[in-house]
Amino acid sequence: MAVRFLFGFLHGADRGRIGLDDVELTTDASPVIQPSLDVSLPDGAATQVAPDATTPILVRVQPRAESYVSGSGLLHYSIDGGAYVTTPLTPLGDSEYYAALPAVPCGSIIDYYLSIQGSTSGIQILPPTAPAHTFTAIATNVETIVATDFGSNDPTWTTAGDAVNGAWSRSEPLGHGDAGDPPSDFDGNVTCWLTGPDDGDADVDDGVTILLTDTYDLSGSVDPYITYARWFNNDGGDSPLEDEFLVEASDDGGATWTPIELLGPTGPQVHGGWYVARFRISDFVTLTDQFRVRWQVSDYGDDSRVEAAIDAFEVYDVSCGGSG
Ligand SMILES: [Ca+2]
Ligand SMILES: [Ca+2]
Ligand SMILES: [Ca+2]
Ligand SMILES: [Ca+2]
Repeated sequence: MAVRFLFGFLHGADRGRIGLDDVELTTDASPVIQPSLDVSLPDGAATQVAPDATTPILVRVQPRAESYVSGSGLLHYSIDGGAYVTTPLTPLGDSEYYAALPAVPCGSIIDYYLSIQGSTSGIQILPPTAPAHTFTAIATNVETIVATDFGSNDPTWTTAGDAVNGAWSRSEPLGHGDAGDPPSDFDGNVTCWLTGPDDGDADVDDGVTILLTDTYDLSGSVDPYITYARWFNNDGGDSPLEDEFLVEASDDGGATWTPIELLGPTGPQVHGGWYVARFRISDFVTLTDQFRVRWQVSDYGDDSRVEAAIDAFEVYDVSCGGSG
């Protein structure tokens, strides 16, 4: 953009003067800062790979204010702390590229990152602080002990507690997400466990509601983990941020319980949103044939809006079998 002021005989004024003071030219629009290349991993960064097999890594490189320098993309990897090796990204079309992590024995650890050259900004690194901080994958066998999305393979879990409203229920979330409740389940099959699935004022009131799993046999497991997606919101109502969400494990079928995690009464994950929790079971309880988990959500004291949900529950064992 340019502005010019023209004076003088040719412009209709042979004499006179003009004063300008405090001149400002502005635009209401924010400056648009184009990112350069947009590099991402559509399938995520692998953290666990199968032993003795290559692992594909899918990379998306979307041109923004610049273009991708053809052939410049590299996957860098280091096995068990060794020197980095590079392998080129192979174009798949549609801005997607492919490279493979190498086959490594069970128990090996692969650190890896990507480098891509943009036509004007030079080399970009993903993750940006690599090689100081890289993606890391471990080669292990993973055996699923139980996994459920709470759809067709619904386990026979039980509920308990004395809450007047908002008891745990396996259902589609029906509240539209406008009252601290999840608008939808986590893993996309519609159903999950949640406190009071109905629309409107359907949160936990005056007591605790408890969701208990079946009993699982971990006596033959090597290094089992538990993972689940959870939702917790206690920041609404007349007395926000005063109630808790407690998760516990048992190795004796529920006779005694050990805390795994406690959410609330304050903290970053008490305002709703799905978060995935993952724990190494042997960090908390002995591996027996009577493993069990329970989730307790309560509204004690003054009335608070308390909502919780659980989805994508899985217990799996990590091992190297006979080869590790
Ligand atoms: Ca689900
Ligand atoms: Ca509810
Ligand atoms: Ca309440
Ligand atoms: Ca309360």
